Formats: sequence, C-alpha cells, structure tokens
Amino acid sequence: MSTDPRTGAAPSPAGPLSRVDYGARIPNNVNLAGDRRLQRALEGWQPRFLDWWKQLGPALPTRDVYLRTAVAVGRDGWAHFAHVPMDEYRWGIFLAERDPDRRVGFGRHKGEPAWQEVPGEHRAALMRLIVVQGDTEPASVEQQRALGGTAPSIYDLRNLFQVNVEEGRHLWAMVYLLHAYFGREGREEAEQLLRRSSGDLDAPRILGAFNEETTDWLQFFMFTCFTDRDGKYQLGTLKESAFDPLARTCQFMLKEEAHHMFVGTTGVQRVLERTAELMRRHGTADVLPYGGIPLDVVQRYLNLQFSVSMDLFGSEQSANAGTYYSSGLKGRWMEGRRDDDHVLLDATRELRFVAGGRIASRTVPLLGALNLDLRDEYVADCSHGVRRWNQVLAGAGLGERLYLPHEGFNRRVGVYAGHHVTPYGEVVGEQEWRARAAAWLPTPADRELVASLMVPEYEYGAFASWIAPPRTGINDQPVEFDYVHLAEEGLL
Ligand code: BYC
Ligand code: FE
Ligand code: FE
Repeated sequence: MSTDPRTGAAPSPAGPLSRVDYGARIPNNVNLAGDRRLQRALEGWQPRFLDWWKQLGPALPTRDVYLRTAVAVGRDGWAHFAHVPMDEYRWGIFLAERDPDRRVGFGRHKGEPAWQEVPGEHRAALMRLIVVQGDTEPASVEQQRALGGTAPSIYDLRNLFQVNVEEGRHLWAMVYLLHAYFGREGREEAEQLLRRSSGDLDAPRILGAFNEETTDWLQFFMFTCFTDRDGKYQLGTLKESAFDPLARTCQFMLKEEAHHMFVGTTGVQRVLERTAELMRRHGTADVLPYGGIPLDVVQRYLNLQFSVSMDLFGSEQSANAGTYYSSGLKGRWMEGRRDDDHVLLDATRELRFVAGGRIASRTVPLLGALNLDLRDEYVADCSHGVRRWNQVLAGAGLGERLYLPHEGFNRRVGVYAGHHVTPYGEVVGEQEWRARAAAWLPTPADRELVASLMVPEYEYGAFASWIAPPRTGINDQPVEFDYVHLAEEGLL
C-alpha cells in the first residue's frame, strides 16, 4: 500500500466487514489460503495473465498511475487511491458479502436456498455464461490498448488506465469462478480467455462488439458509455443468479462499473461543451478549423456504438434466455422489484419486427423474449443519458440535438438483421440504405478528421482542443493533479 503522504491512509470501511487479504500473492476475500489446490491453480494462471497484460494491455510506458484499488467490499470506503506502477496493480478476487439466508428469486427453483455449488444439470449453461462474460473483459483492454498515445489530458489518461485495470480484474473475477467451480474444463476455459484476442482472424473474441476497433477517444467515450452499459445490465441480471458465488462477484463488479460509465458519459458531455462553445463563438457548425469535433460526427459515432451494443443483447426471441431464466441462472434487471410471479409461464409482451417493408408488432410469451426485456431497460437508461447531453446543447442556446437511432438501425443480430432500417425507423431497400449510410455511420473521412485532432496532451492540467476540462478531479484531487507519471518524464 502507498506511503505517499498526499494520498493519505485508506478510508475505514463501514458496513459489513470482509477485509481483503493483501498479504497474499493474489489479494482476495474468499479465504484462498484455505484451499491450497485452488490457490496453486490460480497462482499458475497469474503469470500468464501478467504476460497477456504486458503484451496486449496499455501500450504507453508509464511509471505509475493514481489508481483506486478495492480494500473491502462493504458499502462505504471500499476503495483506496494511490500512485502504483500499473503492472503491480493488485488484481484480486473480491466477492460481495454472503447472505446466508439468500434464496433463489425466480424460475422453477424459486424459494429454494441459493446454490453454493454448481448443480450438474446447469453446469454447461452456467459455464457458458461465465465464459462469455469473462471474454468481454480482456477484449475491451485489447481494444483500448493504443489510446494512451493520444490522450487529451493526464486526467483522461488516468481514467482510461483505471478502466483497463478494472476490466483486467473482472477477468480475474470470472477466472476465479471457472477455477473454483468447474474443474479441469474450467481451467481450460480460463486459458482460452487469454488465447482469443480482439479482432484476431483465427481466434476472435466471442461477441461482435468486442472485435471492433476502438479507433480514437471519441469512440472510447462512446464505448464506455454504451458498451460498458451493456455490461452493467448483463451483470445486473447475473447478480440475481441462483448460483451465489456468481451473484456475489457480479454485485461487486457493478460497483466498479459505475466509474466506467461515468468516464463515457462525462467524456461525451465535455466534447459537447467544447463543440457548443466553438459553435457559438464562431457562428458555424463546422468547428473543425477551431479544433472541435462537429456535432454530426458525434452523432454518427453514437449511432455506431449504440447499434453494435444493441446486438450484445442477443436475439429478441431466445430460447436460451428463457432457459437461463427458468433454471435460475440469469434473472431480470431488478428482479426483486418486479411485481409478478417471477416464473413468467403465462406472461406476454409486445415484440416489434419487420413485415412487408414496415415495422409491425405482435404479442409473444415473455419467457422467450427476456433479452428484449433487458434491452428495453438498457435503452431507457441510454435515452436518459442522451437527454443529459442535450442539456449541454440547450444550455449553450443551440437548437441542435443528439438522438438515439431507432432500435432496428444497423443491426446484425435478431429480428432486424438482414433488414435496412434508418435511424428514424423507416424500412428502406438495401440500395437506398447504402446510398444514405454515410450520413448515419462514421465515414473514413470522419475518422480521419477525428484522428487529426487526437494529439496527446501530457501537461498536467492542460486539455486537447476538442474537449472541455472536467469540473472536478478524481478522489477530491485537483484537475491538474499528477495522475500519471509517464516513463519518459524527467528523462527529456
Ligand atoms: N455476437 O439466443 P441468442 C461487458 C450468439 S458486456 C456474437 O440470441 P442468447 C463489458 C449467442 O452466444 C456484457 N454472437 O442469444 C463491456 C448464441 O450462441 P450459441 C457481457 C452472439 O444466448 C465493456 C447464439 O448467438 N456479458 O461486460 O440469449 C467492457 C444465439 O443467441 C451475439 C454478457 O453478455 C453477438 N452480439 O444471449 C468490458 C452476459 N449475440 O450459444 C466488459 C453473458 C448472440 O448458440 N452472456 N450471439 O453458440 C449472455 O447472457 C448471452 O450469452 C448473450 C446472448 C446475452 C450474449
Ligand atoms: Fe467489466
Ligand atoms: Fe466496464
């Protein structure tokens, strides 16, 4: 732990106490020391993780970074901030406190005690869910690997690295479950999680969005806003799982996740503040000559990231999702607050789809449409975010607004796949779609334009031309704090 006098001591955690054992090689609150075999297996995986981090983690050489590390899982004071060399970050295994009386909240096992072990009949499905979740975590680190080279400020650089180390920890969270509960097969899957890599032709990451390139910081902010938000919603459903160790690990991951979305939402917001200011000052939407990102480019980036993230929910109608629910593996968002029988055998809902060149709707069993149920919650959350962004434009006296594209726009998975739907929800022919797509999705010219603005700004407290500074720093530190010490500092 840091002895840097500026960062102070770790806060005293309040609430139920389950201290993290930092004396161990792998910090944990699962009493790893009490299970030598498991401990040895994970200690065998650790050097491979570190190799992966060195090869495919952040590329920019740094000395240390002002990072938060979990020190406890209680409600308050769970994190400690200090300058640490990134490859010495204490990645560890932290599960939320166990509730000994917890019961299954939904599906056909509803009311039974939560499972502390994996039931044989659900083993394959559960492992699949854990592998898919685990696969996204290192994928995002790989996608963001090069961004440090063009950071708009030291403050933003630190946020990128914070997100990266925590996604690395989320990988640890899933690997722990694989090692602890799935035997040899689980250990093999844990190896594969380090073998696949984002965009690899032979061994790509499992889900589509995690093989796309994160080309620049505007895309990074859109990614943390829209794709990490899928993470929030998926973790929210796994947090309900009857398999208690999965539920508890997801519960703690959600705590970390909040910051990732903060990075995205405030990142885009600061881009808009800057763009709006330049639009007003110069009386034009073409703010590029003044170092800003034009609003229509921001909208096209938004359209892309939102649509690929919508695909992450899977098909609207999914037998898998129904089985996961009935078996107790994956619940709904806020399951405990839903006012129904939590079994859903008779429930129905509306499903929109494309028929005869128009968007139509029909009634379907809810149990088969749970991916859509979750996606609707996600979309509502996203529209709330867009409304907040629009307040920046309104506050600057501008009439322009951002919007979420129609749910059918640019989709590769589900009922809209194979159809051509505009951002405004019109179904059009393929030719027309192609002719107009340049107005809706980032073009090579957009990417070049954005790339031309991506010059690194490594001076403490300074910000690149295209983004406004944040109002406050991290953990009550000033905005101009030395959040990151670059490797080459002092050598120049
Ligand atoms: N790309 O019945 P269907 C995060 C596959 S993000 C490629 O429609 P299902 C994070 C599907 O696997 C959260 N393939 O879907 C964010 C299935 O294949 P199999 C990640 C896709 O099973 C930022 C087949 O198509 N967590 O944490 O109901 C940074 C038919 O599928 C895609 C989770 O996703 C796609 N987009 O649902 C860092 C939670 N969509 O099995 C981290 C765990 C579907 O027939 N995963 N397929 O070979 C799940 O709950 C489900 O697997 C899914 C798919 C919701 C993803
Ligand atoms: Fe994550
Ligand atoms: Fe995240």
